[in-house]
Parts: sequence; C-alpha cells; structure tokens
Amino acid sequence: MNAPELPRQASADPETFSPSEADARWQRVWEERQTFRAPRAPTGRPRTMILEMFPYPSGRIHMGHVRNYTMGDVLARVRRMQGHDVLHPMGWDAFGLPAENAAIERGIHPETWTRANIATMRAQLRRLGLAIDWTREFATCDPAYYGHEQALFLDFLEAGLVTRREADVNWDPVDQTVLANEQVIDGRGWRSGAPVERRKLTQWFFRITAFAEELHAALATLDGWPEKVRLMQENWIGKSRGLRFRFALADPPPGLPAHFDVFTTRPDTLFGASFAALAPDHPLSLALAETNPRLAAFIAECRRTGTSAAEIETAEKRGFDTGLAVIHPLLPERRLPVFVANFVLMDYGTGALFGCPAHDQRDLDFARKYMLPVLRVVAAPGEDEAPIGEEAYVGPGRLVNSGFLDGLEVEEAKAAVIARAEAEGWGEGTTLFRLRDWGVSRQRYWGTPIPVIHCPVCGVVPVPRDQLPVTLPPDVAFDRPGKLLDLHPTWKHVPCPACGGPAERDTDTLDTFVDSSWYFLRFAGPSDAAPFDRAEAESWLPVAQYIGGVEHAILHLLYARFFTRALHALGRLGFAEPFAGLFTQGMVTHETFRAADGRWLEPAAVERRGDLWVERETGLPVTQGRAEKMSKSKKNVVDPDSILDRYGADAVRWFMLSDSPPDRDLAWSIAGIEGAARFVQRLWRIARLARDRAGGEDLVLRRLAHRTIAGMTADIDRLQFNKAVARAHELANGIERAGPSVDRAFAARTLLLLASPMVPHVAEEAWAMLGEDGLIADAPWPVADPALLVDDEVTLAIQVNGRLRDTLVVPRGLDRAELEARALAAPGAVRALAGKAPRKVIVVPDRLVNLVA
Ligand code: ANZ
Ligand code: ZN
Repeated sequence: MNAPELPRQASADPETFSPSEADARWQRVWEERQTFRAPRAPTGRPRTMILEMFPYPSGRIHMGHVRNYTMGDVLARVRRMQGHDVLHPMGWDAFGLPAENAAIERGIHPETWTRANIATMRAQLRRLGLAIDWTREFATCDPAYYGHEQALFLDFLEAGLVTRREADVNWDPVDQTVLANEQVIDGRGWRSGAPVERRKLTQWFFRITAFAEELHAALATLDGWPEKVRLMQENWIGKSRGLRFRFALADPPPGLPAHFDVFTTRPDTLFGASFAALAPDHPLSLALAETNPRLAAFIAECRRTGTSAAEIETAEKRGFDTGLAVIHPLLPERRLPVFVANFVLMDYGTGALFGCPAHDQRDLDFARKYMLPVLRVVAAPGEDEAPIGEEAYVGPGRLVNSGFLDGLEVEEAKAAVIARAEAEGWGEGTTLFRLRDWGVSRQRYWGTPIPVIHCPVCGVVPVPRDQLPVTLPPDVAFDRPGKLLDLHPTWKHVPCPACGGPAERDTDTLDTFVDSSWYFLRFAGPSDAAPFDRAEAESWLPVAQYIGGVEHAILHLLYARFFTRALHALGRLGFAEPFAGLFTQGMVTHETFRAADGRWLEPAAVERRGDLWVERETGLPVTQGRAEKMSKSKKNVVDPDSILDRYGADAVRWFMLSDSPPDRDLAWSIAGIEGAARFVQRLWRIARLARDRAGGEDLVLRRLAHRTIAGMTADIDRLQFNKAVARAHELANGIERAGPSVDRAFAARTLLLLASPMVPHVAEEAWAMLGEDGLIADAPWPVADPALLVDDEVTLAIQVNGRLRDTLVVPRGLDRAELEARALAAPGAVRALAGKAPRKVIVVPDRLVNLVA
C-alpha cells in the first residue's frame, strides 16, 4: 500500500506535548495508512485476535468502556509490535429493549435511535486512538448480520438443535415480554423492575442441554479463564450424580398411576426418609387436584411465584398433605406421607423427591413445620450421633440407623444403595444437569425476526433460504405496548412456502443473547455468502484474549460456548471453544454526594469548607457517600468526552491502566487523571533525552532498562497493567537521575517503545521528533538481553561469633573456600579476630560467613 508522508512536528521541538493538536493528527495517520487493518491473506505471521465484549449502543460511552477498550488495545498493540498479525475489531450489539423503550417514550424509531447512538459512540471511541480494524465493523441490527443469524437458526432447526414447545415462562407485565430466568432478579424483571408472573406460551428453544456434559467437561480445559468464572459456569450447569428410583403408592386411588419416580443425590440417606414431595405441576398433583379443590387452590397459589430456582429457594417452604403414602423401597413396612410442596421444581429431575430432614436444611424446615420425624443417619466424624436440632447435618461421616449401610462412609453408602436398587430393579444411577434449554422467543419488535412461517395446513415451515433476511417492517406504531410485529397490519401475512395457502410469520424475535453468541465468528471471517468464512474464522479464532464485565460470566459466555460447540458438532468449525483467554475487568467508580433533601449531586457541584462538604451553589452541607460504580442516577458519572477535551487520549488511557489491578474497581479522581497527564508530559521530556548520546556508558541504567523490558512484557502478558505502569515510572526515575550517556539515550528510547501501546499519541509524536523511520506502532517490541537481567553481585555479611563485623560485595556463586578466604581477609573480621584462628567457619553461600573463634 502507498503510505502517505508522515507528518512532522508542527514546531520543530516544543517543550511540551499538545494532545489537542496531536491526537487527531495521529489518529488520521493510522487511519490513512490502515495501520491496524487485519490482513485477509495469510502472511506467515502468527494470528492473534484480541476482543473486548462489543458495546450496546446505549447513547454515549462511559468510563467503563474506556477502561475495557484501553486494556484490549494495549494487548493488541503489543502483539502487533511483537510481530503478530492482530485482529482487534469493533461492532455493536444493537438490538434490545432500550431502543424500543426509547421509541415508545420519545417517539423515535428504534433504528434511528440506535444508529444515532452508534455514530456518537463510534466518534467517541475513535478519539481514544484505539488500534481497531474499523473495516470489519457491523451492527447486529444490520439485515446482513441478522439475515445470516436467521440462516444459522434454520441450520440448527434442521439439525434438531432448535425445538418448539409449551413452557412455563416468566412474564414481565410491564415490558410485555418473556424473560429468561436469569433476567428475573428477586422476582422482578431485570429492566422493568415489575413483579414477574408465570404463564404458559409456545416458545422456541435452543437445545443447549444436549451439550451440558461437554460444556461442563470442557471447563477443565479453559486454563486461560479466571477460576471464579469457571466455577460460576460449573454451578450454572449444575451436574449432579445420583439415584432415580420408583416409589410405589401404598393405596393408589383408582384411575391414577400406582407409583412415581424421584431423584436424589443422597441415596445414602434413604433410611432417614420421612416424607415424599411432588412439584405442584407434577401430573399426579394435577390429577389429585381435579377432585380436591383445596389442593387446586394450593397449586394456584404456588404458581404465583416466579419460575426461577432462586425464587423458589427463597420462598417460605409450604406443603399440602395429599393423604397418600408411599412404601419405603428398603423397608417394606415403612410408609411415608406424600406432600405437594412449593419448593419442588417440575423441570428438575423427576419433579418429585424424598425428604431426609436430618441431612437437608430445606427438608428439616419442612419437617419441623409439618411435624415429621427427624432421624439422623450420618454420624459426624468422632462418632457424633447427637440428635439434630435446627440445623441439618450435611458433612461427611459414617452411616448409622441404616441397616446394611451402617458403618459405611457416605460415598460408599451412595454406591451401595445404587447397586442394590439396580440389582433389585427399582432404581438406577443417573446424572442430572441443572442447565435448562435456552428459550429464545421474545415478544418484542427490535430484534431478529424468527424465520419461520406458521401454516394452518403444514404447521411450522422454515422461510426459504432465498427469502432471507426476513427484515423488520420499518413502519410500526410505537404508541402502545404489546407485540408490535403481531399488530402490524400486513407484515405477518404471507403465503405458505409449502402449500401456497394463507399463513402467518412467527411474530416473535430472538433473544439478543443470540446476536452476541456468534459475532466473533463474523468479525474473524466476514462473508457475504455465509454467516462466516470458515477458513478465515479458523485462522483467527479462538480469541486469544477476551475482555469484558463479570456480569457476563454466565449467560453470554455459556451461550457463545454453546453456539461454537453446536457449529463444531455440525462440522462447520474446527474448534469447540471460542475464547482461549478470558479476563473480567473491574468497574470504574467515583465518589457520591447527596444533599440533605436526598438529591444526588455531581462531584463538581460540591466543595470542601473546613471539615464539611457543601453544595457550591447553596452552601448547604452535603454527605459524602462511598465510591460507587458510575451511574447517571447517582450523578457520579464523568463524561469521557470532557476529559478527552481537557487532558487528551493518552492521559485517560494511562490513568485507566495505572491505579488499580485491572480486575479490581478503579476509583476515578481528578488527582489521578492529572497525575496521568503529567506523566505524558514527562515521557515527552524523557524522549527528548534520547537525542543526547554524549558521555560514556551507564551500566546501572542499561541494566534497569533491560529489567524493565522483561518486567513490562511479562506484566502485560498477564494483563497486570498497573504493575507495568509502576515499572515505567521506575525507569523514568532512573533516566531522570542519570547523566547523559549512550545508555541513557537507549533507556529513554526503550521507555518510549514500552509505553507506546498505552500512550500511543505522545509516543508517535516523540518517535517522529527523534527522526525515527515509520510509526512507533510498527516498531518491533524491545527484547531484553538475558545477560543483563541477572543481578550478578551479592552483599556478603561477615560475622565473628555471630556479630556483624563487615560486609563485602562479591560476585554471586563463589564457592565455600573462596568465601571463607575473602571473609578472613575482610578488615572488620581481621580486627575482631585479633590474630586468633577461628575454630569453626559457617558459610551460607551468597549470604553470610560466620567465623566462630
Ligand atoms: C434426598 C436427600 C437427602 C436430598 C439429603 C438431599 C439431601 P442437586 O444436588 O442440586 O442436584 N430434589 C430432587 N428433585 C428436586 C426437584 N425437582 N426440586 C427440588 N429439589 C429436588 O439437588 C438434588 C437434591 O434436591 C435431591 O437429593 C433432592 O433431595 C432434591 F440429605 O434427595 B435429595
Ligand atoms: Zn402450508
């Protein structure tokens, strides 16, 4: 490519660096030279994809974005300098509720609102000087993107990975939509905050449960992921080994089944069983309710709580005694009462369980309430057979009160009961997963239309591929809530592709988590003809480093893993895990202030007077609150644009990296940003020192420079940017203390290179000022000389009779004889020994010599 001339300094050699003039200039140069464009054709260099979770175009970027994208940017720039081809893309997760809500509230079309936000946020991100290949940018609301998503949906449908069935859903009565369990927080819709209701609807599901075992097993291979995220995924998938067995009813009512199945992870506790419980929606519960209005009322009552496990877990345990009893499978004489209980989930296991109050807290609470027996069957180590009080015993131990199990350890007893059940034919060992299929139908407008047609004759008919994308109709009325695609006068009416008769489009759209489950594939392998170009995608993926908020640790990452695995299983990808490295960054926080009347105040609106914080305008006292995540509602946001205007991109970037470990929260402060701005100027002054090559050598400084190279390289590899920053400061101090020398010139140039990924604008400006060829962004990353990393001198303590008498600086690694000889010659030792010969000599190599006289 024909590169335009590089700009030279406006004035030959200013004392200070001027970001307001230089930032945009260098951003233009990178853009014109396509510096950060990822090559399409293979180059033979290693290919590395660095990705930050793409933003939702909510309006303007916030400091959290700045921190997130700066971290990825540093890594992308360093890898380029290390000779990798780097793909560092950006796009927009553009479908979702806020756009639709904005439309309803303000009468702006969701598309207009979204596109305007994208334009604003793109301009803001560009001001940060990010090393992004903007040629690959897309928004998920582009028909070219969601059309391919529709094709993937149909592929999954054909492969049996998509199903349609009636399901209990969480219904948000305000947003008028179905919510995933995860979108229900404390019984309320995550966006609307409205209490969620339970409803039955026919929904589309992705069969993520088909991959439960794989998704669980592969977590062990993700060693580039934080342990806590792996654990969160593991808990979410929730793999349980246990026994499924059959309970026979003692006196089955006529016309009803004579037994039901239960699942237990604690078959060892079977002798401690004191009741059985059915889910309210269990077929047997429903059958009994037909002739029992009180039971019917109880079931209706249970349905009023949401469907999420967490909610059911926290609700008060309540049961309804059916009057029926089951026969204990190991003690044919014993009868257990059968309850319908609100804490039993219909869609887990068999929807029924046996309760062992002594060893399960939930069962214990239930037993106390309904006065059921509590029998300990596991003795704590140390033979503790004490009766159970208000706390169930869930620890290890040996079995008691349990017939043939007595004396066995819990694990042995589990195996023994499973073996017996299998031998006698009343049960079998099984594995269960907590993970549920992923319901993806949403009753919203601003999303990917589900590409199927419902025909009264043919049933569900996929939209023919040549009719994709099924685009959203632009002309919808946003003046009322509800299903806008359904309410549109014409959109849904189409002829059936199979029989030609009148039919209707599916008027639901896909959960926006579907959009973010495969975007990295399209970034890596853009294609007109297909969702992604396989060879290209495989050349970049898996993502070497993925960076984003921990709030996505479960769902987004699980869904993206599922998509990748599903495509792998369909033979369309050669790898099964999308993200080799994962990092979850902390939040940006800021102090909060509140007036006596409860108003939140911007930090700029308060000032300190003596011991008090007061509101500038009124002089009234205000309370200072904790530093909290920046949020508009608490008025503690700092707008990146105003900071960029005032301090320039490099200072913001430097501050985002310097003050806290990247996985912790970072407290925004004026002192912090000003310190960062000072460092940028300091770097500029230090760079000027690189021109002065007078003077001799300075081995100490040369060593420090090499140690800094090694240290910063390792820190950045581990994303410990704050440590890298501290090392940069250390080298800067060393340079400023030193006099002119070739080594000082080397150290200054080295510091510039090492800092350039963090503060790329001042680095380019200084590089040009030094008359270097090309861009610093294209310069090779410095490599440390291992010979200069070893600290090869040590300070030796010389003791006489245990008292320190002298110290010597000696080469590291001298042998004992040499150390003894040198110690005996040390002036302090000679004096203390006063001519006596030591009886004994104790040598600790590289540390000390003790002469015992
Ligand atoms: C008897 C028992 C005794 C249990 C004991 C626990 C402790 P995890 O480990 O999460 O897989 N259970 C079974 N089906 C259920 C359902 N549909 N809804 C609610 N709870 C159900 O949970 C398995 C345990 O949860 C099972 O083991 C069962 O109670 C209960 F000392 O059986 B257990
Ligand atoms: Zn038809």
